[in-house]
Amino acid sequence: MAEETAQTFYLKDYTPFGFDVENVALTFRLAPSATRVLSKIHFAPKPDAADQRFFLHGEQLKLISAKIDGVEITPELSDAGLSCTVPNKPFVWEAEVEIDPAGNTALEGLYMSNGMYCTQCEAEGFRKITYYPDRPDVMSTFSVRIEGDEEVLLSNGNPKSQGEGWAEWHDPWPKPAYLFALVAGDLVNYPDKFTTQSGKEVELNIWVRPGDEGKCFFGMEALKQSMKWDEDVYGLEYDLDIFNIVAVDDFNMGAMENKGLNIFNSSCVLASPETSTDANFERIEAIIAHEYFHNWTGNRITCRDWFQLCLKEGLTVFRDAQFTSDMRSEPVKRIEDVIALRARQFSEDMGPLSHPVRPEEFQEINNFYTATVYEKGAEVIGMLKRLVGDADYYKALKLYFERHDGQACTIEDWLKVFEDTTDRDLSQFKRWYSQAGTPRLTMDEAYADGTYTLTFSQKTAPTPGQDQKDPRVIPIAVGLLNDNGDELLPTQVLEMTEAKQSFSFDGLSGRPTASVLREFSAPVILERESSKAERAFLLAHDTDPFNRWEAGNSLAREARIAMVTEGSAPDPAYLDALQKLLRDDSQDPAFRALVLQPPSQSDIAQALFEQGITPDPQRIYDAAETFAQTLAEQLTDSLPRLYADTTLEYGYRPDADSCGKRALNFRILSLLSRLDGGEQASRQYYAADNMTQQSAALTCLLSIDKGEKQSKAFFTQWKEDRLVMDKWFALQVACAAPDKAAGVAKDLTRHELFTLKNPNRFRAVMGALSGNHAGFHHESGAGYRLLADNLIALDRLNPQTTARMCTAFQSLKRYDAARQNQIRQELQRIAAQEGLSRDTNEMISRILEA
Ligand code: B3K
Ligand code: ZN
Repeated sequence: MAEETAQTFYLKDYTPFGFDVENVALTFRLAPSATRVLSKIHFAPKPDAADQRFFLHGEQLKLISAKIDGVEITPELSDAGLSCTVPNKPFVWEAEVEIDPAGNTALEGLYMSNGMYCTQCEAEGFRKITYYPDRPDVMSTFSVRIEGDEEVLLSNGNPKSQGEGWAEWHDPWPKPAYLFALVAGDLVNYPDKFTTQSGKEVELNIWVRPGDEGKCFFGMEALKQSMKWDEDVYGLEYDLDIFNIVAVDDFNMGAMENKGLNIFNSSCVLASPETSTDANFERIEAIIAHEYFHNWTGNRITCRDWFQLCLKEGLTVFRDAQFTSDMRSEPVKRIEDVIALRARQFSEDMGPLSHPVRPEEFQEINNFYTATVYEKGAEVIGMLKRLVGDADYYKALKLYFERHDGQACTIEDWLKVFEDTTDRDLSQFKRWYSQAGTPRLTMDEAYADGTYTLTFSQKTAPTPGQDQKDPRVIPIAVGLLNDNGDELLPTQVLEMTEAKQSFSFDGLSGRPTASVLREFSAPVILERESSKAERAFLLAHDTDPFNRWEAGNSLAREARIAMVTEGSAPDPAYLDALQKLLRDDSQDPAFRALVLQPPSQSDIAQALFEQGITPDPQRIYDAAETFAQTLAEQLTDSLPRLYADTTLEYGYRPDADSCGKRALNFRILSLLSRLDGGEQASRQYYAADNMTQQSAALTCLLSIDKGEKQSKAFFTQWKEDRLVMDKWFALQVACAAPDKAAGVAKDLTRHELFTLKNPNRFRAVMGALSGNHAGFHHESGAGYRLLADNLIALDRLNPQTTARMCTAFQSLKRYDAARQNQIRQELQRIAAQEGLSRDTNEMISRILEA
């Protein structure tokens, strides 16, 4: 069992560090198991400091020597760091420590991946490299010297000089330690250049393992587009002579925005048509943009403390979503984001892990890189933009960059620039940052004598530690349509501030149909009594594409729920609407594909739970199968032609249009496979010249339990490619029938290519298992057991990835008593492990205690 008394940190306890760090010089003498890190740091006591203790964070470091102003000292050491007495005037701190990158399986601090050295310091990894005030409000310039035999030696900032076996870097921009990075390895680069708007030439590189150079083109294009976009839209320019990206195979997350030296999970940067799917291409483009955008929103302006994480993450997610909308399709991006928000953030908000966008306490900050901080954090900015309007939004942002460049800021600073720009009082709006939980918005309509009135009520259920909820400011975008589908009233943003509030529209010639919460203008659950006919009307006629999709989505959910609860047949009216849409060539293929995408089984489970019905995962699965089978049968005559019509005649291109067409083609193929026993899918599998179509065909085949031969062929073809192999591992588990999923996953964990040491591989199998709703929640409990076994094993190596994966258990309260008991038992079994990490311990306790 982990220590009972894990320390909790509170937002209210913030105190600044008592010393300024004037500059930092680091020397690394690289050796796999015994790297020496020498630091020389100029500290100056702050005259007005409330806290004058000199404490430096440091974990898992072997201290070789420490000096103050050249005089050797013996500091007091603990597991968390070091303290000592220091002069009451500026002084020079020097230390030499030894660390073990090769033995670092947690992938935090300095570690090794395939023989190359790399770092991950956010949030608190720098303290595993040397003794330092490892907190984001301590900012300094860094000079770095790397000594090693590797061909490429990289750090932040600009290169200063280099020779045989060494290189020196200097970063002129003050930064917190979490943005420090070092890479050393026998890498090759894919080079390019970018000229900024003020005419400065920047050298760009993507560094990869030899052999991967051919997978850098797309990422490099995305980088240049991001640099240009940030200049055009936000007026923000890059600020160093060089921008390096490095691809690393073993990485706990997607990527990291270290100043001038972004480090990427190779899955989030390497792309080729043969090995990457359309979804991979889109994700790579977005993540490259996200990390690049952090250069201003995160690096030049950073967070005062980790409670303010959403300051940089929410804003940067918002910015990368704007970028993707501009590069691709705005409505498609919005629909995709809302699907993800509901699946990840709404479910987080409804469970034991619910927390405010700005949390007020934590034990392990790595556990708060959540959908709430990131995605809801971005939604909050979207609402702010809607409320103040585009012009004032960009004015406020300009002020933010002018006022706070070089600072470590808070949400208060952020809101203040909006208040100062617009003269608005944002104190009520701030509740979006402090109150957890998703508001439920109920809506009533009334019409009389040309006046239409909408009445909304908002309510947020209690969340852990927050029983009382106050009304929030909710921007509700509304448009009114007449019976022909013409707009009577173009989109208007209603500003709701009360618990219950009415809005009236006069002078109408008849009762309108309201299109409410257009573009999903606020992250709320809208509860609206509305007939099927009205939703079918909106699906066909709404001028807001998001709400067109939403109407279809709500019909789909309702049809599915009726099948589960009443054993009804699939709703004929809805089937009919789908068929019409499928054939309607005037509609964007990507949009049609999204409407055809069935609601996830987990979403249906959540919807049932909200109606007070205990969801049965098997029944939900059966309903999904029946629905798809019925739709396929009704379309029997047209499916082959639809398939042919949506098959592209040109070679692979990852642009939005082609992706949309392939997405629709995949939906059709999956229906067709139910009728032809996978014949067409098999043909597509062997004919495919790109991964999107090859894996789509394999998915269709595995889903009807017919893909064994192709799966073997896939393995033979791709066994040398790690990233493609991750797909092979994941697909088999994701497509397995409920009673087989855990067994398939278990067998795969015994496969020679399975390893706990690579987070991508672990996530491929365990992520696919927890994502296979009926398989994971199979009544045997085998899914729960297998995940728990693997979490226990992984926690000893990599606490961060283990803790993150514990979220698979967060929805336990939805299910019946037997399943809840099984989950609790597994959680208790994990909690009882000797030496359990602080990360995992915190997650399990929060889930169990709620
Ligand atoms: N800032 C990093 C995430 C760091 C996660 C630390 N556990 C990547 C990003 O959000 O861009
Ligand atoms: Zn980020």
